[in-house]
Amino acid sequence: MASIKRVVSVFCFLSCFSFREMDGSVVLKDLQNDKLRLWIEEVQELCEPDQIHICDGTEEENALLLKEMVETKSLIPLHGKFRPNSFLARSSFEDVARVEDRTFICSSSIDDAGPTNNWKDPNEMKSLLKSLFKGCMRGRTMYVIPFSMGPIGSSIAQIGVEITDSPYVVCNMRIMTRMGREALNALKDQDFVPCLHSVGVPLEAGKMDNGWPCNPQNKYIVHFPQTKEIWSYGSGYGGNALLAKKCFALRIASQMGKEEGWLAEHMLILGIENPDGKKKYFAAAFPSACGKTNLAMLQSSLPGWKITLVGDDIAWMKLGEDGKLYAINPEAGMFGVAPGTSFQTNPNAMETIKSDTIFTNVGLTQDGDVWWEGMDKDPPKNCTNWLGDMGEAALDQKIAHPNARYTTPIKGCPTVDPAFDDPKGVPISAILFGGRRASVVPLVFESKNWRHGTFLGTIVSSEGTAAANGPIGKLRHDPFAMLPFCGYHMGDYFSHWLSFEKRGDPSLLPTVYYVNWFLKDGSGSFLWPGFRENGRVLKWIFERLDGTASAESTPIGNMPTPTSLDLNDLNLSIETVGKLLTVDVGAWLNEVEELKNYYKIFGEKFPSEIVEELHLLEAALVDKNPKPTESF
Ligand code: OXD
Ligand code: MN
Repeated sequence: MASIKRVVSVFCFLSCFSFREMDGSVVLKDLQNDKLRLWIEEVQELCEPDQIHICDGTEEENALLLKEMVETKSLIPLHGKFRPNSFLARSSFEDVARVEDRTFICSSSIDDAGPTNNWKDPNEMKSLLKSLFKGCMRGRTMYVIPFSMGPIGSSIAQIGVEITDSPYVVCNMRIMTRMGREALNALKDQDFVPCLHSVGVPLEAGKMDNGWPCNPQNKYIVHFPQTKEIWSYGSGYGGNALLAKKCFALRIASQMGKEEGWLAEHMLILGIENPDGKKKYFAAAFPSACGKTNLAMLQSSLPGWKITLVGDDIAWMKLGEDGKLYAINPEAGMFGVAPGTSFQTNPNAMETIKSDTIFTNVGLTQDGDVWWEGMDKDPPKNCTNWLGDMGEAALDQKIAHPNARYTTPIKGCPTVDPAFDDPKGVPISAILFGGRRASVVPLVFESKNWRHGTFLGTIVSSEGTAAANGPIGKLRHDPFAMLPFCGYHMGDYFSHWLSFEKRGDPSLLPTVYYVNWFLKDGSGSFLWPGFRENGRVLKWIFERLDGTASAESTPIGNMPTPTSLDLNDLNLSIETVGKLLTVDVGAWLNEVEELKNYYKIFGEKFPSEIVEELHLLEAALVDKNPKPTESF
């Protein structure tokens, strides 16, 4: 088969919109969707690519793109003996993470974007973007990627189309979404979310990229929630460029969910089965890099308990006809943080990434395998770092960038849930919130009702990590773990959550829990013995839902009685268990003050129900420790 360029370059595109079949290859004969045809034409005119390729998602197409990227040195093939069908990409040091300060929500009014988003007037932003995108794909191929978020045909799924000038994005999108002809067939004449992406580096005739193309001075990740469009310029990395993920599945979808009565959440979805074969599904929201992926792929230490993976990052949830909340994972792959991933911390992830994986910004060993900090003890000799340096030149750099990633198909995970592809989704019994907190927040507690559960979502906060720009270690409020991902005013978002209480029978909604595995003792050591033991907390939640585990009521919620939590064989001292399951009233009163202060940013849109919940919490705490506090 000829190269992609030859196969795709000669579309009689502008003149007639019918695509020629070439070389007997699978090409899309006809685009029946008027909006798609017109949009492709518009983008072609604006961006002036050398050629256009409509992706069909086949193995053949993927293999050709990978081969071309290897030839142009933008991918390094890994040794087939260690990582078959796997590749390493190295980005620029100026393009290694999501860029929140360059991410914009351009709703018609600033009040719709709210205080947690960067707002710009949509018309002004459009004209700025149009000037940036003018001619930006010169010398490049423009790829058109039709994709489905969620199992094709699911009533919870949505279709999007990404146009990009990055073949790296195409190959990653093929892992992350259900992409290609099937998605295009499902689109028919329906609406879709147009996602336009360019690395922002036109190529002069005959020139090639020298390294990872990006335009660090001009990064714009822009969302138009009213018209449901995404424009992204200047970055080729992760959520800035794989527009199906954070941009569509969270920022735009959260707006869709508000308009249509469903939820688009930054949540993992897992199945949990007890030794009698009884199964439930939980969703869980933690801020970036707090161990969501590890929890989603947990191998429980408890005999007979099985955890299965539906999703590691995003959940779309809709009320079913039976009144329960059903969730799908809109994604088909995982874009996981590599450093810290090991056979100890996440054996199922290590199994999943044994093949068919694209690694970005990890180290390269001499025998053609990958390495990162936390994979095992010492780096192998002469390991090349993520920038391609070795020896002296690499002394002050980590081997892998702290936000280095693997892109891998979920179906490759040994514990993938049998319902992963079920268009109905899975019924969610519990929703967990949590963050990385060294103090204050105990191991686990249960909400009293949906409204209290919504309040718990608003109080999520965590210490900073490498997944996003910003100081590492500093406490950051991150309500529902959605702070960087909510496409509209967060006050309205809280009200949207509260509204579910009235949409049906609230007793059928999931119960909300709050967890914290990261408590530390005075000397800085973790109190909870390790990630693998988190299955014990999941077991307690499972049994609470079944009415077989006991709890005691505390000012913050219901907490396990020490005997209801399975701590067998852990050898935890009574003192440690006490610390894990204590409500530190003084610390919580300080937390209440902190929240009163934080909540002020939401202004008038902050729901009165949440203020009431805060007052109830404060009153219950004061009851235990009568010290006056400032009113909100
Ligand atoms: C992610 C994130 O990449 O949340 O999933 O930052
Ligand atoms: Mn995430």
